[in-house]
Amino acid sequence: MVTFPKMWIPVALTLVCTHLLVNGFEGEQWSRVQQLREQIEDSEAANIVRQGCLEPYVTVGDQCLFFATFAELSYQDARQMCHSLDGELAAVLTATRLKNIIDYINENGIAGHSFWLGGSDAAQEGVWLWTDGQRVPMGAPFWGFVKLDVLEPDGGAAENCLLLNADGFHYFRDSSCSLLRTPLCMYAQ
Ligand SMILES: [Ca+2]
Repeated sequence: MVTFPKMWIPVALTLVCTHLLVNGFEGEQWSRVQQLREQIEDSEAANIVRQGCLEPYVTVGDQCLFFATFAELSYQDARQMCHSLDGELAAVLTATRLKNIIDYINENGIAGHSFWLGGSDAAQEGVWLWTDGQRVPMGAPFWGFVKLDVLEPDGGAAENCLLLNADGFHYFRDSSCSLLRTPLCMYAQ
């Protein structure tokens, strides 16, 4: 079997994508692009497991995260900070990930911070999306309680950014995007 050095995969993918953009998409070529994408993602995932996370990111469950406890920024500025660290504000797609994050926060003495996640309903009120366009899960066990039997979000158009709020045991809360809070970045390379 011919081995294909991993370092050439992004180059190959770029060439394939460029070719497709110039010549139009065809089913067979598109499925090959998808295969290459999966190959890249699998390779990256395997490397992360073997080598751990690049500093300043730490391993939390199956993610490489950076709790930027030195910073208090607006949502947009927090995003920019994560971008500058080859990351993005974190997405929390599963209850297991949320549990792992809350455990980490409590075990590392940083529970006094409220953390920005990369979720927003600014584009369409009530439709919460991660930065990559995936839907943010709604309801329990992700969102905190406003009061007994009433779950967040409750802020309407005034609160369009997703916060792990210190006062709410770090469950999801919709908040004003201009609040100065702590970025929670995920490595995104
Ligand atoms: Ca809103």
